[in-house]
Amino acid sequence: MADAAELKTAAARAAADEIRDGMRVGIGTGSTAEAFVRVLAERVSGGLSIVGVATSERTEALCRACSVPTVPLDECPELDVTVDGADEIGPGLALIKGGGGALLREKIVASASKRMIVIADGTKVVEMLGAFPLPIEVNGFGVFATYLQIRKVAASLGLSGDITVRKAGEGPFITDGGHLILDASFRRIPDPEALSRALLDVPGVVQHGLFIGLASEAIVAGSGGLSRIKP
Ligand code: ABF
Repeated sequence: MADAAELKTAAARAAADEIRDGMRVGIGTGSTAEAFVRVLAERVSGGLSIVGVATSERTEALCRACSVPTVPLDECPELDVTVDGADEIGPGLALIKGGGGALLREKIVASASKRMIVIADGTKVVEMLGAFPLPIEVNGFGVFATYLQIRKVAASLGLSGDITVRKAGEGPFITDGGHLILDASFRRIPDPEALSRALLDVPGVVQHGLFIGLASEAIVAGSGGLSRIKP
């Protein structure tokens, strides 16, 4: 039976098959997206010509190390496709992302793309979002006030659970944009759209990890092979 790394690479290969010469490609963050970078690197060294835009400093560094060409999004603000991983894939291809801490750039890049292909192993597909704690990127100013407001809007939607500041070593995790991340363990998110709107109404919230209406397709690798899920 294939191990997790092999499944991620299988999904990454299938996504790389969609990449044609001359395409402008958003490149995600996380271990599955890293598998995609490695497959892309093989194809670039074989002559495929693309322009990549990385969704994090970490992905940018890997692309550089693998000789996958990248430019900043502002040099190439409209993309043909973005390929990225996810923490959960729910009904209608609503996603939770941000476990890797790159959700803001991931969302900006995905929304600048004509298509977003999600690549994952089968463990990421769920019937309802929320078992994975929802990452919420917040401004460092007034983080406790923001936390209290998030609790309040969540309660108004019947959601509760621990909300914790993500740590990195001794201090807080700091995103590429210089913000903090709160991880909200709501356990079940029956109405992702309503939660998305409510969170974005909190001024200290920069962005959250619910990706709704962005994914065009998910390529999911399981022990039985690849499956493609459309919204
Ligand atoms: C990124 O990487 C994130 O949005 C998501 O949090 C994570 C998935 O990581 P992995 O592919 O390592 O499971 O796409």
